[in-house]
Amino acid sequence: MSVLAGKQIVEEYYGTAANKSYYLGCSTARTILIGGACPQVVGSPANWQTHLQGWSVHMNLNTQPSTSPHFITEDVWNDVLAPEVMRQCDALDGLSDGIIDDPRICSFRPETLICRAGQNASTCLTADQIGALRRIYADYYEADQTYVFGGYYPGGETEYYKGLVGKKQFDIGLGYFQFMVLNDTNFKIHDYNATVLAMTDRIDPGQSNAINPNLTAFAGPQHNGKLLQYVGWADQLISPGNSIHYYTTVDEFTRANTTMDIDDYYRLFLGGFAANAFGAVEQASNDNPPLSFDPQHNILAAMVQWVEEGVAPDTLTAANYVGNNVSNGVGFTRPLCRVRLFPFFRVTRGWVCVLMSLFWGGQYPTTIRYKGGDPDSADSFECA
Ligand SMILES: [Ca+2]
Repeated sequence: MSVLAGKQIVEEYYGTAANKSYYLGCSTARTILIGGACPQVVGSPANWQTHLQGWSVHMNLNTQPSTSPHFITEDVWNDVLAPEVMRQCDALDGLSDGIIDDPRICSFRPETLICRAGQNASTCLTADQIGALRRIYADYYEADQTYVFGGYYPGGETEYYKGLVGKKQFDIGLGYFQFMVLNDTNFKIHDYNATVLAMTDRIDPGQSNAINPNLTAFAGPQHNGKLLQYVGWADQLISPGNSIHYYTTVDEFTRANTTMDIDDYYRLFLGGFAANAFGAVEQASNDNPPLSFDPQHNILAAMVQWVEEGVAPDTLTAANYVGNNVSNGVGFTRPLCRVRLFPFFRVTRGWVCVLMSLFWGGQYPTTIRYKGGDPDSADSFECA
């Protein structure tokens, strides 16, 4: 209905009908429209609802109830975990700035924080808590080895307590199973298991999953559709691993079944500092405007340029406002680098990717690196 109303307003204002339509949205408010009619810009998409909600409960269970020995307090997340993650991984991108630009190269080891004899418990972790952290930072597989969802990535520790591993249970996940799957208000998160997940996949309430890797009808020559996707590594509500997983499955399908190149119709951008649905490269979320409305700074303009001029975006420049508040001014700018899978090697996590990137001389930009200069300026970084 809003689309129809919008088109009517455009026609009345300009005196002529719109000749192009674009789709822009983020997080649970929007998802990828498989077979959608118009070019799509999606941020942190909740495109795999059944597994996203199962994962949110799984993450809750890693630390719930808050009276259990594996619960981790907000103070420990902020004052113990966050500094240790930065100590281990901040400098790997070439700059110690409190941001892990690409956590795929961070192999965080929480066991360095285990309490020694006599140590104050507020400054360290128990073995139960370390076990919880290993599950929180890992991809989630069910007992039958089914991949369910990605995990948290090191670098967003000050956000994660406010996400799925805090004191309070995550209402959306619990409500999804109570009201949309089971019609049972007595369901508790501790009732969740692989059987519930399998049933949820069979039902797919509202048929909201958008995980078909076959985008040929959308992207093929008959339709020529484009998809731009962006996600923050520090996403506290939807693992960025979900975006990488979907991109990888589309790439795999494309290679196996077509002569198309995913780069011609689907590009995925990642930012190190960003939590869920960050708004600094578009204006649909967080109410934060882009620095300007040119294609480099505004992802919708980048999409328009791709569709109407045939110029595909290679990098984007995101802005971070001080305290996430525009009135405070810009804190820093940083490039978002696009994922580019290697032609014959499909690993997207770990050092192998970096080594392959060096081998290919940067032909397939995949990670962000500090070149030198003003650390608050995007110009001081490169996608390498
Ligand atoms: Ca850094």
